[in-house]
Amino acid sequence: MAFCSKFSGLMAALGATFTAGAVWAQTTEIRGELPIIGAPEPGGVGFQPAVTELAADIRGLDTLLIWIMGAITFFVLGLLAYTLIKHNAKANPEPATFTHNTKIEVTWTVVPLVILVFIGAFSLPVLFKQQTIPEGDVVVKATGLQWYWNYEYPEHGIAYDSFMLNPDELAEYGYSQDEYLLATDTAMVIPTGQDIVVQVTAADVIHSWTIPSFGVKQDGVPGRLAELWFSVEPGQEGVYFGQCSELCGAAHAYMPITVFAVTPEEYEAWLAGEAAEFASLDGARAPQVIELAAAE
Ligand SMILES: [Cu+2]
Repeated sequence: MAFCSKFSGLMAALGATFTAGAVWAQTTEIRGELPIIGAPEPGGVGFQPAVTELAADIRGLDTLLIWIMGAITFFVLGLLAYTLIKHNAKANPEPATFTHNTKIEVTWTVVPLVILVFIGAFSLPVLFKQQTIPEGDVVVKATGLQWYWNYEYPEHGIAYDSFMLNPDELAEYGYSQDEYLLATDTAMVIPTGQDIVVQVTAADVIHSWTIPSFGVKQDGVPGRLAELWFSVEPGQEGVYFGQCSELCGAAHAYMPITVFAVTPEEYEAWLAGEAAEFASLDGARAPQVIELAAAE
């Protein structure tokens, strides 16, 4: 078993060496002038920009809930203050002795019920929209491994690993030091304005794939294929970051997620270039396949 994992690690390294140059060159090329849109900012308290309908829906739901929670909080605070002033021992030396009030009890049961139904009327449609997976114009399989991601375009025979960049590598890939722990050497590339279906799984332990700006998050469980979908609004071409969101071991914090959202034309060009590279590297891809099989 120990030999097996060492062997697979070695084969992975070999596979990476063969394909690395080609894929990385393509990735850096397509990055071009893409602005960084989906990234956390130091001291930020709000959400990252919403660039999909799903993310916008979630932000809307959040705003609605904040208003409802705010109203309830101030109402309860008001009641407390009223009671403290009106019914303290000094202002009210003769306390009432009743223990029940049917009207009030019915009210405090029915009103919260109405509030919950009201919230459900807004949140359930959002949930159904997230969980109704469309056919998908583009399907990408994201596999979490300790500790990096592998992206596969099953319809095009393309697969490559995505490793976090070390601080001294960031500049070479066009990133600033702020993007440390976020930027990766290769990225998932997807077109804007199209339905993207991501199949999320894992090869060792549970990982979780997310991009906050897209409003998606899905656990990758070994042996299972889960799906999520999103569609990036046209005009929001850019770089989007996420991080593995399921505690998955020692280097959990070092397996970030980078997505390049590009125009459909750029995507097609990238795809053609990648497919050509992979066709010419047919033999060299084999070790990666062995590595995945061994890890399972
Ligand atoms: Cu992970």
